[in-house]
Amino acid sequence: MAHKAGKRSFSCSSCLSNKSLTEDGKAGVKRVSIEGNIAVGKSTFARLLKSACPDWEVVAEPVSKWQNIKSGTSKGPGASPQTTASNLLEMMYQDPQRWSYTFQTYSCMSRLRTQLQPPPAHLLSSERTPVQVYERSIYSDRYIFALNMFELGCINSTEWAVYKDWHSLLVEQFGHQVELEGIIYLRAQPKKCMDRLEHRGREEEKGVKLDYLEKLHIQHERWLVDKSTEIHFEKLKQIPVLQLDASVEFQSDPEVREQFITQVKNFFKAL
Ligand code: DCM
Ligand code: MG
Repeated sequence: MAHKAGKRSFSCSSCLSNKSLTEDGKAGVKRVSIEGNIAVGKSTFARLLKSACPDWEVVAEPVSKWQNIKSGTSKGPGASPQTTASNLLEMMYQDPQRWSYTFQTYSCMSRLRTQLQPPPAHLLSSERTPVQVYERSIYSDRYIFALNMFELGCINSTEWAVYKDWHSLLVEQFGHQVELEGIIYLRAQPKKCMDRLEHRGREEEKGVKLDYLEKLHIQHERWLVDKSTEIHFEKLKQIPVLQLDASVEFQSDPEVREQFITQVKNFFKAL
């Protein structure tokens, strides 16, 4: 596509490389996920990226769906349709033994559905490579949370076998549509995440203990730093990981914010 140099008015031209074409001539979408412990600052970081690079699409984690599961309760012909809502996130934290498997099924499935939505038209018509930033991925669902719940005994071995079976099938069938080019790992000590978790005060998470965040931290380290987690998908084994020290107050410190954005842009350019 021809264009006159200097005529474009992208607000963030330096963060986007020229559009790369796939073999069939279509614009390739570059996707990365932001990974990290609970309350480390993923949503804050995603908002920061979005304001630095408005062209990019940020796909948020569908937490509100997990907090509000609608079910029909009408019985028999002619009954008036009624719905009740349940909070699966709360149920999982209150009775993990009973609800972890159900929660992990739904969180992964709803995330996949959200991420499968086509990117907005403006992203595809841009002359730059379209970029999507996912808040977590179907991989952290499995290799962080579901695995952790299995190791804690909240998902039993039968449930774990069933989980792995359908998860692998979903990745085989749909994985290419949500395939990641890279991962941004926001890393902070569990105590820091605990402070932020208490500060944000999400009602369902009131009972979360430091010990739980420490376990999740170890899972992240195994997967993204030590690379000792057993991974079942070839491309995921090779994926580049950008590690950022999220223990600093990146939201309020403009200098750190700038550094982070620069690192992310450079990471993207190299993908
Ligand atoms: N969560 C979970 N299992 C998943 C994904 C998320 O238990 N597979 C939980 C952890 C948090 C909430 O959902 O309580 C997401 O919040 P955050 O994005 O801050 O981690
Ligand atoms: Mg969040």
